Amino acid sequence: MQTYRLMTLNRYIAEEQQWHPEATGTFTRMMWDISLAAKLVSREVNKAGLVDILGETENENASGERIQKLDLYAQHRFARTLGRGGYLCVMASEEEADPIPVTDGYPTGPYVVVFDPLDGSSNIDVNVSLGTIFGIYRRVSEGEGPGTLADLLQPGSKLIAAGYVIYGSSTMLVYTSGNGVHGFTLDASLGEFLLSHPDIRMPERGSIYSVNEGNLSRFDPATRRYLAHLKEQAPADGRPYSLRYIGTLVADFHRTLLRGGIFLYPALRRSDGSFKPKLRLVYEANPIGFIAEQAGGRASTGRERILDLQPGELHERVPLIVGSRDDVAAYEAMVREHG
Ligand code: P6P
Repeated sequence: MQTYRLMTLNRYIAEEQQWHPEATGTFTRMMWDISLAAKLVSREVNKAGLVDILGETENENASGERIQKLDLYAQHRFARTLGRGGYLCVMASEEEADPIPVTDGYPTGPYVVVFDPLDGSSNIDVNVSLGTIFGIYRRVSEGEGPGTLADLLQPGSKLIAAGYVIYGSSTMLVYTSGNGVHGFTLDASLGEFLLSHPDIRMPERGSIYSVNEGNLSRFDPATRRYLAHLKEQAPADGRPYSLRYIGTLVADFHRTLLRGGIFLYPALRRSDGSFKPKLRLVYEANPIGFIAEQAGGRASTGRERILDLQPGELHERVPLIVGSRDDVAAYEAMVREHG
């Protein structure tokens, strides 16, 4: 029987550092701090029903959505921990309209972090899985002072690391630094993330699709054709697929990463006939897309590779089609033919 060597996240990251002779330990410390913030958020998420940390504040985020108290806690925890680490020059969050500078009085560093501190917050008070998403870049702006918007608006192809935390039946941190995707499960009694899913590979094709079918009438024709195709009785071709939709990107993606299949959030038709996407490029689609590709999957708008997109503004939105290589390719073929 194969026995896994007990490997903590901190030890795993420290051991990965040895393969980067130029590493100074700064990246390692940053990942340690991200995992610390994740543990603190996990503790609050897991007791959210017990203390007055549910409900909405009077504030709104950059997208005009009401901020939940737990959102605010997660935002504060990640921004405060990362802002003082001495490894960042600038960061950006879904919860803040503008770039977030390093905390006053603390040193800057060579890295840039973009994050969604609490994804799926509309699910907070119904005890459904939530998540945190993060992406890490090297700075591109000159000098060693505060970072700039240009540091934050890099294409996803420039990401050097990305990950997510899923606060579900267990809390997991899944990340890649460009050498495959690795999953760590929190053992709260130890306070440690332990390696539970080394080198995650996404199946080349799945049998599950994940989309908000309630939006069917607002999808473009190619998307509607593709979904109809998945639902046809064609057992020899592995169809119909099953539908699974949680409504938290991190949770729907985590299942897709492990089981394969396809997650779709296409742009939705508006009353004036124009189409508007929902998910954000910088701190949702790009980190998720990097992880998907590192696990052998794909991430697309339906027409373009997500990681090739040049962000124009911090909170811009994109259609996100992500999952198994063959499933995303089949969707793209449908768009080419009927889009
Ligand atoms: P809908 C959560 O609010 C979120 O931003 C993503 O986590 C999730 O994939 C999506 O929105 C769900 O949106 O319109 O299906 O509720």
